[in-house]
Amino acid sequence: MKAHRLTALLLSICCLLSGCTGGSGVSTDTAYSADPFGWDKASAEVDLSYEVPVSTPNILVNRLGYEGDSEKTVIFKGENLPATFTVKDAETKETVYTGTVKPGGYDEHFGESISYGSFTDLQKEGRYYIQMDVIGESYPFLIHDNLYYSFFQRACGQFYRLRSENSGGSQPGGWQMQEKGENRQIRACIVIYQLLTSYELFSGVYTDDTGIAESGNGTPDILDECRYELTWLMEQAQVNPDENGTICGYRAAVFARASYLFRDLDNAFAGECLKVAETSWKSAGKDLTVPEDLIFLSAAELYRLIGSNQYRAIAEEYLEKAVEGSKTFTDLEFFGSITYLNTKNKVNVSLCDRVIKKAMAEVELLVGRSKNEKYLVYSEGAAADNAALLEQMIRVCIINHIITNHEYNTVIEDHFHYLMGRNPQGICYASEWDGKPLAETDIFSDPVQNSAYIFMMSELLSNR
Ligand SMILES: [Ca+2]
Repeated sequence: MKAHRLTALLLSICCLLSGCTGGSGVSTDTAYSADPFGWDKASAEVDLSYEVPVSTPNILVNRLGYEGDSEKTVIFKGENLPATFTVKDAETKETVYTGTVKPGGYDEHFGESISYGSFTDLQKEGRYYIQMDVIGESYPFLIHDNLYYSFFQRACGQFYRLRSENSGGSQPGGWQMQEKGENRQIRACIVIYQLLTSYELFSGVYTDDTGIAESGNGTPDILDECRYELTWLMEQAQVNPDENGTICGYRAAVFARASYLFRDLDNAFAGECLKVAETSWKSAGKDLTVPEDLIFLSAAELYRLIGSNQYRAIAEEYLEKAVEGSKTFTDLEFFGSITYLNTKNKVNVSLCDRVIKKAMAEVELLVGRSKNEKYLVYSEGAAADNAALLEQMIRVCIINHIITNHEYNTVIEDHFHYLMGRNPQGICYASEWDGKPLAETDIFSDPVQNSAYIFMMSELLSNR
């Protein structure tokens, strides 16, 4: 994609979320420089003084928008609605599409009737909003062919901003995360693990030219971001190798995975990662309070990396119990299972067969439940928990990578639309587009959620 085209898109998005509906009148010649994605400059150039129009959140859309060839569904709240809805051009206010309203029934959670409308056939790039007599207008949104990629880049760029030298934060080194103490390191490990896994499965969407300090060094920039924090975690491991066993368990798993992925890129760094993984594994083994599923995950990662029977025996013994048990896989069990399935070393074929069947059945159940929900996402509680939704989507993405099911693509994309505004409150949960401070509930303010979000986007993009 040409840089100016991406920048023009960005400006449209900033304008969109800041509520300005007229022409932005700003230059589209923003150069990529200190701010790698040009986001800051672009945000500053948008006139935020426009009055934000009062929009009734009874017409719910992805507030960022849709790609031209994607399925586009709008959700309406309310009873006795008109039979049709219209899509209008945000600049000219002219009707560009008329669609039919399909009643969707009563939503028990929120106590209201829901209907749907499809405007998939509208593919022309532009800025639009949806209008319906009686209940009003939706927030404006874009139709643009590079929308998802632009947004994916935006999410990845958050980690560059988290670097201590870029964020102006007070903590020495590493990402500036809100968590402190032990939880800080554990959360960082989860983030890196999810990013590394996304890279391994969907490497085609990651490039070496996103404009960060390490762009052009031959290593995909997402791995450079991971390495930045891995280096900090390595320092912590050297200062205190035997701290909390759970930290050591996470460290063993994430450094083993990093070593595996860096082997062909930087052998010396991969070797350092291996050392940290093995030392951490030993420390974790001394602490009987470390969760068993974490020990399993670490063993699975180390077995894939090294091929030693010691790790294989521990991983297989645990996995036999987990696969035959009646409980669903925990996140760590799920990740460890996939690693075990992905190893080139010897595996128990019967065990693999049972593991993949269980993992697929669990995802199939989740997909079925999501499709039956009025907002097309399934959550255990009444109110959807974004962090939980995103972790669920990682599982769907991984299974979809293995079996490629169009229905799963749709469910993943529906979750994206939900998080971007097609939810009961019409909130865009990844909204750092308008220069305003992030809300606490924003996906971008939580690196773990953001890494899961990037995972979801990487899968969506790899199928486009
Ligand atoms: Ca790079």
